[in-house]
Amino acid sequence: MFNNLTKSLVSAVAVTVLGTTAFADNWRGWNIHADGYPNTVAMDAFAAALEEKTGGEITLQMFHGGTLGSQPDAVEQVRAGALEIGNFNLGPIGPIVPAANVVSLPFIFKDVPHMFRVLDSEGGAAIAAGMAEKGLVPLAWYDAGARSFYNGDKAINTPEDVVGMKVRVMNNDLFTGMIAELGGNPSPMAFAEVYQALKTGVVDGAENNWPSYESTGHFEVAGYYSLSQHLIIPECICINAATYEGLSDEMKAAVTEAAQESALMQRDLWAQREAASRKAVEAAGVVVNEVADKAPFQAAMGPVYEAYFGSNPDLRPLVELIQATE
Ligand code: GTR
Repeated sequence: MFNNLTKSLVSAVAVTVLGTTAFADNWRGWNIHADGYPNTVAMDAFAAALEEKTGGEITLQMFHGGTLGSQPDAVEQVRAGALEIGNFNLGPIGPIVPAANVVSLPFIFKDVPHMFRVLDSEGGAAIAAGMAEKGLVPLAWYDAGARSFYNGDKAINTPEDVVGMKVRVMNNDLFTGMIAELGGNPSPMAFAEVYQALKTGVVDGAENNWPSYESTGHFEVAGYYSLSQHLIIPECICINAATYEGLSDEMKAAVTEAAQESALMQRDLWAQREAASRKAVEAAGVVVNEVADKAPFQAAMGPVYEAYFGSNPDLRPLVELIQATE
């Protein structure tokens, strides 16, 4: 905060004395993923495009690999303006922004194209507005595929297979509810801790998309991947709302354009990495289990939806809008 305050005082002085912004605005950005991951590559491209499109007035230093803290902490840092930019999954944002939590309802989207159609419609606008109200402006949406279960000792084909299993989830009541409704024991935990937890048996399983399952090495310690595809959650390039609102219209357009271009790149890289990750873990001996019937998993989610409506009765139309979107 002190740094930010100093920085804004300094630029204010620069503006008053010189009548122009003499100093570049140096932003800092958070990303959880490793080098070479689609998001990491695309966030670096965003940083480069930002500098180019703003004529060097804005620079962005990216901190990858979660070095600046866990995702829930980083969300708070961007909200508070201690960091300007974050590449966030909407899962950990949901507990702060009820409208954005709609994307974390299990089986809410039919597939990834359906998710993007919703995000590009009034549903997406409602989610973005809810986020902006809480200090996070989404500039563009990234693909994070579908999340499926993985664990060490058996394939999962029915909810009964989850009974008694300790399953790591991201911090969000919808995810703890989801595991509990399947009869498992949910264990919310930071992403960085999951490998050890799986390895030492602190948890029996976890759930994630192909690229995260592979890039984290989780497949080494949880060799059954069952394609339940129970969550399809988008990710964002998010900016601190006050930082964004403080920009001129021209700068806002440049920042948004850089983010949108980065998202197109990310979605392309994502498709390639999903296939490559699947190939890599299969080659390493992972058992990939096609879940023949997802309906029983879906049917068990009624109470999760009811709990969501219970705390957010006004968001029922948003859910219905998504369900009615082709
Ligand atoms: C990944 C996602 C991360 C993080 C992680 C997790 O798929 O890209 O932002 O949310 O899952 O499970 O914590």
